[in-house]
Amino acid sequence: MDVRDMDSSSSTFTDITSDHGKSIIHIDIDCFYAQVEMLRKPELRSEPLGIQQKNIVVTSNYEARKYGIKKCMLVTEALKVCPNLKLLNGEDLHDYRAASNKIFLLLQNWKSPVEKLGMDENFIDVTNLIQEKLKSTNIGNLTITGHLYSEPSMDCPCGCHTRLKIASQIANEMRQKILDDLGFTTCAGVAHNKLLSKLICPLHKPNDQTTIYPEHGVSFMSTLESVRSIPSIGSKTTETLISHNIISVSDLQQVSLDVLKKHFSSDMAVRLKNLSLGEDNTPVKQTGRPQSIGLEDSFKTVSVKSEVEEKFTALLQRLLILVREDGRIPVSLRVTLRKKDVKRLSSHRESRQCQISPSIFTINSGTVSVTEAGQEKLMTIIMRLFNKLIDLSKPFHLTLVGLAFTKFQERMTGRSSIVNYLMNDLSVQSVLNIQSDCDTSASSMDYSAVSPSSSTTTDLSDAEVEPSPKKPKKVTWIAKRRCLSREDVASPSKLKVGELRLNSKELEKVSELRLNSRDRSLTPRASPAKDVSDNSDAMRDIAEGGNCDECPSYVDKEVFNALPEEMQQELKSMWKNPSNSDMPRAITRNMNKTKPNSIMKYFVPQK
Ligand code: DCP
Ligand code: MG
Ligand code: MG
Repeated sequence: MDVRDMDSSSSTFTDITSDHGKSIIHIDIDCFYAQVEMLRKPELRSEPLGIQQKNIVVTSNYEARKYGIKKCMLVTEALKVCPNLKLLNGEDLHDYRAASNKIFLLLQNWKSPVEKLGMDENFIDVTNLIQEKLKSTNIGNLTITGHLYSEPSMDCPCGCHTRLKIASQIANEMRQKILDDLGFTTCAGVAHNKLLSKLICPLHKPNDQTTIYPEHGVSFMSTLESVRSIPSIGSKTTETLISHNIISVSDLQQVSLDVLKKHFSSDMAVRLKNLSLGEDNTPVKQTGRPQSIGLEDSFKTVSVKSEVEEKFTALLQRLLILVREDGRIPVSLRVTLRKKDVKRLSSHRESRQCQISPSIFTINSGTVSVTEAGQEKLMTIIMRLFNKLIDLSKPFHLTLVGLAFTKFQERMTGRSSIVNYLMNDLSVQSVLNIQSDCDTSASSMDYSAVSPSSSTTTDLSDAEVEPSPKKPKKVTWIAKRRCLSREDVASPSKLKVGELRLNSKELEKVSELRLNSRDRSLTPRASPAKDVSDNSDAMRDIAEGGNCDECPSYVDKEVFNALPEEMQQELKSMWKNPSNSDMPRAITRNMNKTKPNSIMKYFVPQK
């Protein structure tokens, strides 16, 4: 049957409001760190390869797994089971992180929400994409691509089987593209929720994919031997469950909600119960930029200040590479230490942070960098914070040092910046979302994940030592702070583009952008210096232009498509009927009187 032939009464095939309405893909890279190394050195492919961090083999290639090498095995043990195991040091995460970001970026091509989880996993919600595909798909011929967990006894009336079949094909396309473009083999899980898609994903490892229909969720979950296999159940919850003899997922399925409520809050009890039954309604949240970028280094003990300084210097060097990749200017720095309590034989973390001046950083051709003098300044601040955390008159023993930039000055090229809508060459930056990867690795260097037990103090005195970030400067070319669209700009605070802190270099850049964007978007033939209020020529250009149906030829289609729907409509109607347009008037008129949603607001210089 062709879905286009169906009338509205048979629209059950597209009932995405049902409990099975969503279609989620989970993709996990096979032996991720090992594949990064094998891509670098293809001759490693045929050898058993282990990736070592400190004295642990954090992962290995599938060749090594044949010998019984398991994740997180001690190196000594691994060499016992596989004496010819080739070991590579995997403590520098830079290349793994870069590969991880490339995969994440590639997945943006499907124009669906992508949520990055750790280094090598992504959830993609393809519900809407499938709705689009259904318009031109002959659903009679659809089959599952890859494995199906269990054959259905009947078709589900909501149409979820059809949708998941299409999702399995999309998952296959994604995996093929990751392989073709980046060289990684992957596994995928396809289901109507995140929980099942993640749990079903490794069923046919490596390099394969599995789909599960909703009606098999309960039976699949009952095969999981430990409640700990459920992703959102942590060690504390597992302990509590085990202490009440609830060990397997099947135990959790069978225990009554009332019993669970005795040991957990009511919400938690319901959530646990639902999870055990394979039910999960958490949405796939598009991954954004990390709130902080940090690195940590752990070691046995360091008890000498000069050694601590060396550790921080090394960390800072590597952290600055991450900052350059991220592209934002940090304005706050946090130092973390883990002190060994010799008496209690335990460790705990403490942090201290302070504001730093954005002038420490410079932007050259769009790249954030720090001069040597800037690095010295940062080291002075770091050691000052260190001195506040440690009483140097007494012996100290540290087992970890960490550095993190915790706040950033948003640049004009951020996701919610109007610049993205106007500039051809910058639009790509709107999808450059680099996530703070909280790797599961317990050792070595990584994006910082602050331990829940750690304490952070904001150091105000240091904020005074270093000049605090400059007072907001108005960026004059955006006359009004206006809402772009509910989706593009999530919170009103993000709209305050004009209030962003900018140093003088950035302001220069912004005014360049202003001129360029004005040139390209509104006054293609006008001189850059010409005031937009005197742009009757420009208006004529728009009115006359157009070798395509709706956009004039000089309009960058990508930029146009990125505009909120209402602005697109406004522009289209203006192009169609320029004489009715209020645009020229809007430009010369007082800003407050213009039509509230007029895109022209963005182009009018501030009085
Ligand atoms: N990792 C780590 N410490 C761990 C577990 C994993 O440093 N305790 C790192 C190494 C892995 C990467 O994270 O390559 C991804 O973790 P996965 O659990 O997905 O493992 P792999 O991708 O290595 O193998 P698989 O093929 O089983 O997915
Ligand atoms: Mg993996
Ligand atoms: Mg993984």
